[in-house]
Amino acid sequence: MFRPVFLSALLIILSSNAQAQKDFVANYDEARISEFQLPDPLTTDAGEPVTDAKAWTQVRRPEILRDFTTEVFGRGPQPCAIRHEVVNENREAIHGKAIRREVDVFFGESDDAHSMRLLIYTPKAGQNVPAFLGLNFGGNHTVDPDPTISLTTRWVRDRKNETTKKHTATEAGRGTSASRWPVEMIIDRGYALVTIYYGDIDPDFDDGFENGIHGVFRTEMETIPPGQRWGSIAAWSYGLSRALDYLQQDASIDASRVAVIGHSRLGKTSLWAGAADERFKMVVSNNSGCGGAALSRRAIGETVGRINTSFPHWFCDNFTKYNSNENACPVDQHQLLALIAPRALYVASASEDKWADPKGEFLSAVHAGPVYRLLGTNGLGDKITAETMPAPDTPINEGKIGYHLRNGKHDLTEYDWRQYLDFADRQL
Ligand code: GTR
Repeated sequence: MFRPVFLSALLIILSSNAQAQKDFVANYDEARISEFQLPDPLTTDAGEPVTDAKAWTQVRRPEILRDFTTEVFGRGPQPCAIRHEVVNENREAIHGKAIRREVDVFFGESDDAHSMRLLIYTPKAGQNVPAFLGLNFGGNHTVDPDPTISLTTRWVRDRKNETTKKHTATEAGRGTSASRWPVEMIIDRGYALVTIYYGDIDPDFDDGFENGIHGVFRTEMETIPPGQRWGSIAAWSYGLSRALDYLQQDASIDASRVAVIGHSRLGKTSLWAGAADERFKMVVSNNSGCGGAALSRRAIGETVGRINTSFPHWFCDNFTKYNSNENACPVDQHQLLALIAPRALYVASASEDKWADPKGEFLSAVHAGPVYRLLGTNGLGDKITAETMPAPDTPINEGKIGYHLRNGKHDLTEYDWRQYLDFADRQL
């Protein structure tokens, strides 16, 4: 009885979403941006100016964090106890320079607890090393061609080629995203790399918050008002925090020096993880765009309305209130960056990635600056203003916030990694 009604309602929503996506025309013309005023990170909700670190930490930061939680990403589950099991180990990985392990981390202590699989590379030379932690799109086996990495058995996006079959990963996918994960370079520079297939935490499709850790924490989720229930980005961020819980127990890695990194939707995720969990010492947003580093109020390229239509499961339902109505949102994305202050933050854009609004990503980093300065650091550095967006391939990396605009398309490349490693050398 219930099911056909539910299914036809779902079909109506899906077809109207598809129509809205077809009708959407992105604006790329600066002259056509409607007038807006950015919410001031240094004025409290009561209109009081924030003039010292104490007022930031005790009053303003909690207000901004609350607004991102209830209006944008949603409230996630409370941290759960974790347990782990080592799945495999290769002590001669990367030409004998690295130890490669896979470790299952379980959300909860019960035998049947849901798990995510960490792929961990640590340099053989060196103990207690700093690490980069980031989610991957295709499964751990796509990170490196090494045939001993396990093939994910979880749901994967259909790639429309031989690397997936009916949402299952195939052997042909091995190493297919290796260009995004220059493991040897990371190891040579003395860092560990930890990566997890994001679908282990929450499969990336809209099923009404049913699968992944939505299902695991269903009882808890039902105590949260529907509009504030966590979306997939908050779920993936939650997984990153539980991975950090595990790294705190891993003797080969210094968990107080972990940079959380992500590309695109996973860059939105690294930002929210770093904003919500202050244990992350450094945060990297690679081409994160709308709902990530880019200012929503500019509405250049992808907009809040468009993202909520194409990806209804990424943010909490309250975020849809701001579809074509960005000015009503109590926060904008420069404040997401400000939540990371005074920790190290790197924002990167790509020149051909207009959809993600490179200028909006840069301006966001500029407008997070006042909070960095209040906390005694220099943000992007003293010489950088909204008018001095750097030319392509000229990184700004002297301050506590790094930024570059890479020549080229939406991607995570070796060039990007080199900048992150240089920045990390100074910051970690
Ligand atoms: C696009 C989406 C972007 C970005 C990207 C990705 O389709 O519009 O916000 O997240 O996907 O994650 O690859």
